[in-house]
Amino acid sequence: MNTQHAEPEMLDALIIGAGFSGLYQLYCLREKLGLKVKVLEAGDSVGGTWYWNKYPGARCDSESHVYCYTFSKELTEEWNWSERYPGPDEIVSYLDHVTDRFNLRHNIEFETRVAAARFNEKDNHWDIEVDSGRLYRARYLITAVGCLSSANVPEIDGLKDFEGQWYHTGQWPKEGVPFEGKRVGQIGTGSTGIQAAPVIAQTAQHLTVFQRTANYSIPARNHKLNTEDRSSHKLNAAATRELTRNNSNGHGWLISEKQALKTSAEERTDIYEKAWQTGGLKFRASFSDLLISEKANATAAAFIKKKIHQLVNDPETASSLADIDHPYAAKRPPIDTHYFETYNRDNVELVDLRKTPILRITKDGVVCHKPDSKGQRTEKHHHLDILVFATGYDAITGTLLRMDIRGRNGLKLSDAWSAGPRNHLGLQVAGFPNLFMITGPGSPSVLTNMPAAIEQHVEWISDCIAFMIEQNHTTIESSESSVESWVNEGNAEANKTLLPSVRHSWYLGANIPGKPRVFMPYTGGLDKYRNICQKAADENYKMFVIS
Ligand code: N01
Repeated sequence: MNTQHAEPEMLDALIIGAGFSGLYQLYCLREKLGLKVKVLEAGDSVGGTWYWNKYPGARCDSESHVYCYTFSKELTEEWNWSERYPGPDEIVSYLDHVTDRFNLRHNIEFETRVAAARFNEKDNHWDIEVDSGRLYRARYLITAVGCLSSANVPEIDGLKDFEGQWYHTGQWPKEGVPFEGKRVGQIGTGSTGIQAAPVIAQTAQHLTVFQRTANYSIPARNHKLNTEDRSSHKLNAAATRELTRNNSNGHGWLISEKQALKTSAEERTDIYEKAWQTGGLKFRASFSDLLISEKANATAAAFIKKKIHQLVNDPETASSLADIDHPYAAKRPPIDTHYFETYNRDNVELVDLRKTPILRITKDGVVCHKPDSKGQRTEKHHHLDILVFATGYDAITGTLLRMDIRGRNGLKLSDAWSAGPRNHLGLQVAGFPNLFMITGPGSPSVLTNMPAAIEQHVEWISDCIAFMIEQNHTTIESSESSVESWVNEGNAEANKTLLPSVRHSWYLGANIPGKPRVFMPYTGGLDKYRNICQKAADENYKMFVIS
């Protein structure tokens, strides 16, 4: 850390990231607690995830009337969403509006990336350095960096030789990418790839989708909202708020209490069909046992696989798309707009990497291994002008660990987490006083509608800091024993579900070579988690070490 630089800027709290979490945290600490706060943001505008993810077809899978803040009735009343699911431009406009409406912009420094943060044990503050070398000093450090902000570009032999253009969906150029007349290759068929392929196919001369793991997807059934839809959402806003704050998933619906295995096959199909027609993530709420019983899950899986075969004309392509190796929704379940139908277009080809793995990238395409009819090894060259990596993220911990964060005794966060992330309540790491993480590992985060989880975290952190100030305390941190019990609780909750069973899941860090395989999100549900956190606050944070 560059201590030669000019005097640090003195703050009460420093927040990293100007997405949903950073903006609300700034608002709470400044407006409710009157603190001197600054947000540092790497991008040149607010928006977080949605600032970077402007790839073709990008759209949130939470419905717009719940993918928003609920803390201000006036804000809810005045903002008008245009579609059932908001796209990145509309979400960034919304966050821009929030920034201006609550006069937050002057507390944000854009194009400023945090490089390092050190806890100073003598004076109990954090010293923070950004990439320009500028220094800040703050009592509290809060990470609001999002869960999916470190792009994962896999190391495929030959990428550096590729003479076309290549892009990662999570770092999409603001000006867009023209596909007209181009042969495009897309690697990855997660939520992002499933959204991108149908849109790329509309203008590209040819699209080759390289699929390693086949995936379920449910139609999103996006549509424009009319005045009546919007009035109804506004009329019901208070009830929706109660619902999103007090259920397991933070969405505007409850998980059915019906069990798939206690429902007749005929009624079950009827329920799945209705959910398929309605569209969206609510499909996974059709029955209560889908994520805890393999047998129950298999009924949903079979329904979706049958739909894939009905939607895709070519039987071989349909078989590859429906050859799914994991339970439905045990990996993050995508929703789509005409994804499977896209393979009926003449200009779209699916390459099943389990049958024909990628060997290397060349200057003008991708070479796959293609066994011939005698099982001999041959090669197939897919000629490409543009390569799109829809290959996901070093999720949840990636961005936290890319910053050089050091706590007591110079302990590096990367060392504290060398065997996987460990913290208490997903909020605080032992040995890192006054550092709070919003939607970090160990919290419900990506298993919920994110703004609901974010509001809960921000409000808890704000109350905790208010308590610290009122009681004249200086530091708060997790104890090793509370971390240990939270890690055990997280594992116990995860093991009640089918989620940890999936080989490739980014929930487990399994998509990043060398990343410790630990199930990261808290699966006990946002409602249960909220109560646990509230109890900790009601007990005056006695599980924490306070000085
Ligand atoms: O990333 P992913 P994503 N060779 O990691 C493949 C959120 N999100 O960006 O499954 C070949 O899910 C990989 O294959 P496999 C949402 O939470 C939300 O799609 O590892 N293929 C997989 O197919 C989501 O879950 C929204 O075998 C390779 C794909 O790349 C999260 O973001 C929209 C490969 C990566 O899928 C991440 O989704 C979009 C390689 N070397 C995203 N490496 C909405 O709100 C990776 N893959 C709607």
